Amino acid sequence: MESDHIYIRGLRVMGLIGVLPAERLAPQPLQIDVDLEVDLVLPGVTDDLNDTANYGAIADAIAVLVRASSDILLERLIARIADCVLSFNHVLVAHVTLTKLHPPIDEDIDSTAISISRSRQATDSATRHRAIVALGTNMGDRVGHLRFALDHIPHVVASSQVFETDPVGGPQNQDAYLNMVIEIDTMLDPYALLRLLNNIEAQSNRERIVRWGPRTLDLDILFYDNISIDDETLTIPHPRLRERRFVLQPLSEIAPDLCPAEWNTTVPAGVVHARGLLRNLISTTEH
Ligand code: A4P
Ligand code: MG
Repeated sequence: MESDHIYIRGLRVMGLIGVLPAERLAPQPLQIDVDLEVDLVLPGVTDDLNDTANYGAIADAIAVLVRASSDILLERLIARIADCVLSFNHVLVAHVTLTKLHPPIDEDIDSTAISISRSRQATDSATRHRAIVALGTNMGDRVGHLRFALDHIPHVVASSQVFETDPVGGPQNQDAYLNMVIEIDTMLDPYALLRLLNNIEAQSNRERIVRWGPRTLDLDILFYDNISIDDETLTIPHPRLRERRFVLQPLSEIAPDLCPAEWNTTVPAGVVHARGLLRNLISTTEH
């Protein structure tokens, strides 16, 4: 699994540290270098500082901590720096190096340094989640909208064929849909994933005028691990998926275990044609 990084390099702060009597009398120059592992996919789409680790705030917090320190050992101070860094939202792993720029050693020496790596507990947001997302489009360049979504949804691990389907519900005379279902491997929590998907819809000029009306791109979370959510912004599993062939048909290709028993005989047929894998569709012209 590849990881994304934010670096804070060469942060220089005076701090009281050391075992020797002279080191207890006055602060000495220290340098802190930090390599943060952060998932940068969401801010890469939303352009929102709330979706990433704020390196300015983190650098300020480290500087305040080091200036106020009176630790004996670099080991103690660096552990406290790592704890401080990991307390910031979105930081998954912190690699920290702490350097004494003028160590009191009677030899020709540039500096001394120690380095540690610390991560959040495996039980929290650092763990990966399996989410199943349904894609639908019946306006404009439908294949283009699907391609745009697949280019912007991170870590797609499985995808169904693309199906052309008759519209279900909503206004009369809507054009046919293209539908597909994908599985993703994500570190985003369900609400962050919904914000990412809503943002991708917005970038495809999605407008909400009438319920179940035509749309350039609809991205619905069908499942997220095996959790259930039902509140004003999010319902998981998606409440209507069990009635809809345009969801169940593609879902059955990548996750048959998640389809209700006998769905193929109980759910109304509608018109559902397989249009093949998206990569095959890309070369065809859409009208
Ligand atoms: N929301 C709640 N739960 C979820 C979830 N699990 N995933 C909220 C995504 N969003 C969820 O969604 C309205 C609000 O639902 C969001 O703001 C979010 O906070 P929306 O995308 O604005 O509206 P929507 O998709 O029209 O609503 P809905 O009720 O999810 O529609 P459906 O049931 O998905 O139906 N016919 C064919 N052939 N193919 C289609 O793809 N799609 C629909 C939409 C109707 N007919 C169709 C198709
Ligand atoms: Mg939707």
